[in-house]
Amino acid sequence: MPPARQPNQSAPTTVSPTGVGHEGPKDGRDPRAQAGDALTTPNGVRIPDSDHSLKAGPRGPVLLEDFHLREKIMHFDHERIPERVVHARGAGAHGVFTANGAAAKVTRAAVLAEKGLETPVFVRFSTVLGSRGSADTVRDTRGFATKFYTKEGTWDLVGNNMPVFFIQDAIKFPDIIHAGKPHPDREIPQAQSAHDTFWDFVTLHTEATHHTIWNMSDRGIPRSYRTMEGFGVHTFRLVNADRETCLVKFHWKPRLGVHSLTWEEAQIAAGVDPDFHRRDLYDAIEAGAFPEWDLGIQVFPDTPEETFEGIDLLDPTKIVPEELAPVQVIGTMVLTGNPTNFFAETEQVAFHTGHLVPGIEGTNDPLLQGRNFSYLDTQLTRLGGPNFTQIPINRPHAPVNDNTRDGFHQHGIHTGQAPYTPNSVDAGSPFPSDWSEGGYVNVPRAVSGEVGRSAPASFDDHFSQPAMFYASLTSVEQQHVADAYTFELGKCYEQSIKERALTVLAKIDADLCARVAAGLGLPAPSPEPVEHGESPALRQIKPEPFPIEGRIVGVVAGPGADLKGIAKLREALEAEGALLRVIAPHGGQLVDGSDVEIVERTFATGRSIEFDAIVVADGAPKDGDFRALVMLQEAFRHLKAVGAWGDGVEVLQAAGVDVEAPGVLTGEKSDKTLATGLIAALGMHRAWERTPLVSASLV
Ligand code: HDD
Repeated sequence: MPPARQPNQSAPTTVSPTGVGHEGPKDGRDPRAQAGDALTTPNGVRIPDSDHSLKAGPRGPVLLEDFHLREKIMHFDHERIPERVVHARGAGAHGVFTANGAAAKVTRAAVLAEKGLETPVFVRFSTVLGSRGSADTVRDTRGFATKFYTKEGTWDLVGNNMPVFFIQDAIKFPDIIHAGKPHPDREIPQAQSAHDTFWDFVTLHTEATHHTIWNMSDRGIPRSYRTMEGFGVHTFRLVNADRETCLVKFHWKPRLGVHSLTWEEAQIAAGVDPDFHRRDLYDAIEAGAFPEWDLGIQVFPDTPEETFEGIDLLDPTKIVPEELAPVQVIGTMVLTGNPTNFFAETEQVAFHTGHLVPGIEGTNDPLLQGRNFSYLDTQLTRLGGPNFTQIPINRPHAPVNDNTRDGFHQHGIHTGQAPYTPNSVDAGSPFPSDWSEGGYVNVPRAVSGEVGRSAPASFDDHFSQPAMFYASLTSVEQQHVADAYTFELGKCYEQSIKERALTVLAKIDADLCARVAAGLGLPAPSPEPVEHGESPALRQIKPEPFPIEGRIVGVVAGPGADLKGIAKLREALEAEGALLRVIAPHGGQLVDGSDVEIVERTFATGRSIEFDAIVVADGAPKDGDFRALVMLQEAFRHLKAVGAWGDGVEVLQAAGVDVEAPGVLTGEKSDKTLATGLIAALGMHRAWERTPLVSASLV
């Protein structure tokens, strides 16, 4: 057993062979929490029986002296803590961030500046609106919060998968969240923005228009946490070793590319597999398909105006197009370890925008400044007191020697007499550090201005960037945006809210407005176009293929199927990091001589949404089982690669799949051509050219 840790001692900074950046083996027997094999009470008393209360005779009554019963029930009664007021539903993973050294010019923060330095991280992805038990695939913004356990203290980058926010000032946060959450009388709808109060808010507060159009785009329904970009949203100030400053925006770029679900898939998944994203992240890491992101920065000169090319860098509803300020990669993060215990880690992790390290500062963005209050404050209710940095997942990996004392759940047994600085009683310890000793010394900045509740005039431009966003998308992505507005507004009851939403769309794009108006059965208001640029970098459908690690191909098979062909296809896919799962009418095994395939999904348990492509094996059953046919129809409609070899083509045809359509791969045998075609199709995510063949409103 490792030696017991001393109070106030930092957690080890070592990363285990699995990359799990925390102490404790993964078998749930973390010595800090549990030890030995014997079942005990919380006080360590061994007990013979935890299934029967202590009774006077087998028929009772139960005796009050049963301390084990009382302890067991008391603890159970208090197992739940309040869920996060937003971002309640999430999934986390451990990993490592490695700096490439490129940021050394702009920041002294070792985590970013020191070439090759590996810093353990814990990342939590989340939805915003839903409760802890809500579905993963709802249309929503996704949280992307990263805790860097740096040797200079903990740095949290608490971002989202969208680069802008609904509001410009934190004082409006309770309002937008009240509007997005379920209606207070009925507590419905759960985890949805498709209701009156949300649309009431975002059409009355038109600063929300930019974030809203990102929500209505495919970014609102990611395929996987692994295929999301992440953004720090705000502008931050970096400080280098010479105390020179620059302004930056942080970007996470997924190595797998940015990919989304189709709306129908998202809806099916919400029922068929509400844990879709959580499962995907966990399974990918277990399978060794470690998700990876490059961290990049857009760098701007730190001028008194705090603008770049006319864009106000303090306005969190604005982006700076990558064409104007390229994203420069400064390091890479790879997620290599699943949590050992969901509650202890994913639930108890506490992020805070004010967790900064020397070399990284905030700016005067009023949204960020309000967040700096909220994240600290919320933990008092959620985690029950001010000592939440002592919870294992939140413990800094840098030495801690503070003068905070006492409070609920205090784990430190502090020594000394003088928890204040300076002191002479404890020989002056702990000592303050100045800049040269690695202290967090804020860069001097002049502050002036009249006190008042106001915002800069530049914050009034609410439409040029949403218009730019829409204009930059491919036509397929634009169609999805129009469909999403039509769906969401179609779920509203208040006519006036729908009409107001159309007046907003009239400022973004006349065609978008007309399409949505037609879908709602309302007249389109006259266009009021605003001037806007274009930023092709905003498109997520790109011409080049992406790696296919962790993608899943389902193979429809059954007794008599070509098992050798399945094995061959699996080999080719696994060489690319993708997985193959056999789907058959019943569970168990498929056996043909010495060839054996384990059935991982049956026609009853499988559904198209969990596969990125579906292929029918030669010899698969031809009995027209509707579940197999529906699976193929859905995959085809969702523009996924579908295929067959040998007489499996008959099953495709029975499902009504046009075998000549783009992204449909057929062949005599399961050979190299079929495998190569499938790998290429998976790399493109979907066969976008098939769009006209399927109903536009379903993709
Ligand atoms: Fe927030 C959680 C991201 C604005 C108040 N927020 C939270 C999480 C993420 C974000 C990813 C989940 C953290 C986790 O996994 O534990 N929030 C953002 C982004 C914002 C933003 C990118 C704008 C750019 N948030 C924002 C404002 C406020 C909050 C303006 C309040 C004034 N956010 C919170 C919170 C939460 C939170 C209430 C809930 C749980 C928690 O903090 O720890 O304090």
